[in-house]
Amino acid sequence: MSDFFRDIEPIKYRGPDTKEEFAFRYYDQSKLVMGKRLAEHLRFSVAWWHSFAWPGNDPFGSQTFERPWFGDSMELAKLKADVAFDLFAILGQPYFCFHDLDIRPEGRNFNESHRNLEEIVDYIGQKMVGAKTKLLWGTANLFTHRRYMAGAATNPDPEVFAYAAATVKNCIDATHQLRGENYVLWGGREGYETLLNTDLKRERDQAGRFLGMVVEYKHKIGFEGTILVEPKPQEPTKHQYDYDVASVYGFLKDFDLDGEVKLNIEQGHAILAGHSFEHELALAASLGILGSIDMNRNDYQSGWDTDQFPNSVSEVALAYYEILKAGGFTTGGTNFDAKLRRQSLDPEDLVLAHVGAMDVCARGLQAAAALLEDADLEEARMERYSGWDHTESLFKDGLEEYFQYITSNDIDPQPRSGRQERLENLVNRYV
Ligand code: XUL
Ligand code: CO
Repeated sequence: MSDFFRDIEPIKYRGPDTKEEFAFRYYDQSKLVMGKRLAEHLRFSVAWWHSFAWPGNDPFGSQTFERPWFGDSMELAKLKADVAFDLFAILGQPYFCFHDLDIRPEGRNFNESHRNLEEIVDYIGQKMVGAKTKLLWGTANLFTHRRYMAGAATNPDPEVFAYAAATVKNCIDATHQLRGENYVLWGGREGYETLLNTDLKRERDQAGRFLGMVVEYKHKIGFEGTILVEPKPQEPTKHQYDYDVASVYGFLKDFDLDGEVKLNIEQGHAILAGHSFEHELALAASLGILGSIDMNRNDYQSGWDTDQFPNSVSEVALAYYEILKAGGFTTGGTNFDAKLRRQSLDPEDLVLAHVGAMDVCARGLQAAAALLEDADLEEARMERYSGWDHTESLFKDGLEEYFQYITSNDIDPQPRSGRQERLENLVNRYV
């Protein structure tokens, strides 16, 4: 135990009417919804990078948080892990996710970084023995260090490609050792700043080869978790190759990796790509590549990736509706890829940001489950296509046959209402 969170007790479910600030109002872990406990549906996860490693800087200002574990030594990395596990205990033992750089100091060279990673992974592994907290996913930070400024897998320099490949090997090993349920690749700098210096085909081929090696290595070591790619359209590069669900699906098909790789879909990234979160989830589900989610929200005025904690029940409900409709998470879960605002300095802010977000998600999921169970929305959707159920005879062989059919029967189809507002009213009864 560290003393960072002072006397904050583990958060209990107290119901919606409680006056207590440090309480769950909706997240009743063991409540059964559609035959499964809420905890099993939601599979909450804390992001190590935002909650423990981010110093509160922005493009105009430097560090605002003063955390006792900030610094570059292994001792401080262990203190950071102690604090992380204290937060997990307070929140009711959620999963966690990490990049190598979040949990260990960068060494002076590859070997030292590797040794640091091994040491901290052993340390975290020991802490997991006594806790119920599990690892949702691990990943490699292939975007912060200047060596990656022109990309990792897509870098024009083959030695950077090699360095990234060796780093990913270490991070998959670390994830495997901690029994991670997934391994994520977010192509932080796999894109370009200008086409003037970019060979797009070559870079795409490099990315395909890289991902192929990841899949091959997973099988070689018997890692049973899911490999997930996380789409994002831009930021940090002007154009990122893994733009959105549709682009990543095309990429996986192209390199024969569909069936091996699924997606980690982030709310804010979906919005940046000009989609809604539920659009990205519905598309991934329909393509059989829905894996896991990064739950957060962006500020709708600012137009960049502000990574705030979610707070809109109706938005979250529509997202979980698509997830439940697809059968729910298997290895995936709800990772809060969300950070405090830089003025939220207190340990209490960190705890309550998560508590509020967990409540929002619990409300959203329960609304989605009720909507799905009551079935009116699905019935309305099915009814809209019902013409196709009874018209076997209408499946003609080609355009000429359709021509024959229309002309000889004097067909004049009549438009029907899409009933959008009625369906919106229906959804609003649940959220
Ligand atoms: C960046 C982002 C990452 C990934 C993991 O926008 O979402 O934190 O989730 O690398
Ligand atoms: Co993310």
